[in-house]
Amino acid sequence: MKITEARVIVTCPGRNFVTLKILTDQGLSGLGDATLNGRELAVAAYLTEHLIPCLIGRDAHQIEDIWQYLYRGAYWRRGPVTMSAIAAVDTALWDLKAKAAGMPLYQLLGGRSRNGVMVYGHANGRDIAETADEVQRYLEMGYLAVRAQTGIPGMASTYGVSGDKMFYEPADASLPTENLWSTEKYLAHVPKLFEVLRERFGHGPHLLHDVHHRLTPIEAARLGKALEPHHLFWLEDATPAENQANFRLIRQHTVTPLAVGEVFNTLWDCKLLVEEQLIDYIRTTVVHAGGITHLRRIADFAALHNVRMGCHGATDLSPVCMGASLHLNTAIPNFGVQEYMRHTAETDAVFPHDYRFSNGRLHPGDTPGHGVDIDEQRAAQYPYQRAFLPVNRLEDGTLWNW
Ligand code: CS2
Ligand code: MG
Repeated sequence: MKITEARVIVTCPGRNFVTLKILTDQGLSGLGDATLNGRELAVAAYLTEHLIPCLIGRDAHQIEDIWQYLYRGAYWRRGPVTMSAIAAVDTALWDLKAKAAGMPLYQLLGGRSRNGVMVYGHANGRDIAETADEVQRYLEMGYLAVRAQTGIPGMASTYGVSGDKMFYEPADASLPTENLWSTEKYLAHVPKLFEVLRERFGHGPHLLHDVHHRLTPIEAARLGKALEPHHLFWLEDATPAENQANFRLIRQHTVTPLAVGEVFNTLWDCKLLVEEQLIDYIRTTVVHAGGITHLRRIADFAALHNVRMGCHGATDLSPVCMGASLHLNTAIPNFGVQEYMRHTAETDAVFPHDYRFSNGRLHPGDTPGHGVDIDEQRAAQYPYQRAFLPVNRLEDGTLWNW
C-alpha cells in the first residue's frame, strides 16, 4: 500500500487543530492529530517541509520502519514539535493498517481488555460552592471520576477555572495573557475544596486535581499530605518534572497518588519516574508522545513498574487523538483513566467519530481504523487564528509556571 499523497489540514472550529491526512494507491486514507496548543503552525511546517517529502512512495504498512526513520533520521531527536509531527504520521499509518485489515484499531493492539474506558470530566467553579455543584452535575451525568478545580480567594484567575463548562480552552489571546499566582493562597484553599466535596459526596466518586506544575517539591509534599484524608484518585503535575528526581521528595512525604506526563514526548522524559515508581499514573498521549507506536512502548514500560496509563485528553487534543487513545486504552493491561474534556459541537461536526460516552466510560466503535474522520469542506470554513497559552507570574512579578 504505497503512500501517494499527504496533506496537513489546519482548522479552527472554536480552537486550532492540525490534522495530517495520508492517502494511498489503494484508495484508503488515514488521519493523525498533530495539534500542539499555541505552537500549531510549527508542527504543520515540520510535517509539510520535513516529513511529508520523505513519506511519498513508501509502503504505508511499514509503520515501525517509518517511525525509526523519522525519529533516528532527524538527527535532532525528541521535543514536542518533532514528536507531535511523528505522532501524526504514526497515528495515520495505524489508522490505515486497521482500515486495510477491515478491523477497529484495538483489534490490532491486542483486542478488547475491558468494557469501555473510564473517563474523568472537568468540574470547575469560581468558588467551592459552584465547583461542588459542577461535580454534582458530572456525577448526575454518570461520570465515575471528576477533576475539581476552584477559584482561589484573592486571586483574579487560576488554572482550570473558566466560564466554559464541559470543555476548557486556555489559549485565550493572540499574545500570551499574563496571569498572577500565589502559592500561599492556593495551598490555604485547596484542601477546603476536597473536605467539602467528600462531606457532600462521600468517598465513592473518584476525585482528581491538577496542580499544573506550580509548586516546589516540598510544597507539593505538603499539599499531598493535607489531601490524604480525602483519598484523591490522583494529584496531577504537582511540580515541574524536567528533574524527575524532584518526585523522590514528594514520595517520601505522602501516599496521595501522583500523575505526571502530559507535557512529556518520549519515554526518556519519564524513565526514572516510572522505574522508581515515583508516580502512579503516566499522562503521555498519542498526539504528543510519538503516536501509537511510542505510546505503546511507554505503556508497556509502565506496566512493568505498577504504573498505569492516565492519558491527557483536554479540549486542545483533537477527536482524532481521542479516538486513537481509546483504542489503545481498550487493549492495554495497565489502564487507569482517560481524561475527557468534551469538544464543542462545531469541533465534533468537523471531526465525525464513532466513540460514545455511557455510564462513565467512553466506548470506541467498531468502524475499521480509529473511528474518526474529518469533513474537509467544513474544516475549510474555519481559518487558523493565532492563540497563545497564558504565562504566569508570582505577585512580585517573577515569571512562574503556568
Ligand atoms: C491540563 C490541560 O487537562 C489538563 O490536565 O493540564 O488543560 C492543559 O492545560 C492544556 O492541555 C494546555 O494546552
Ligand atoms: Mg494537566
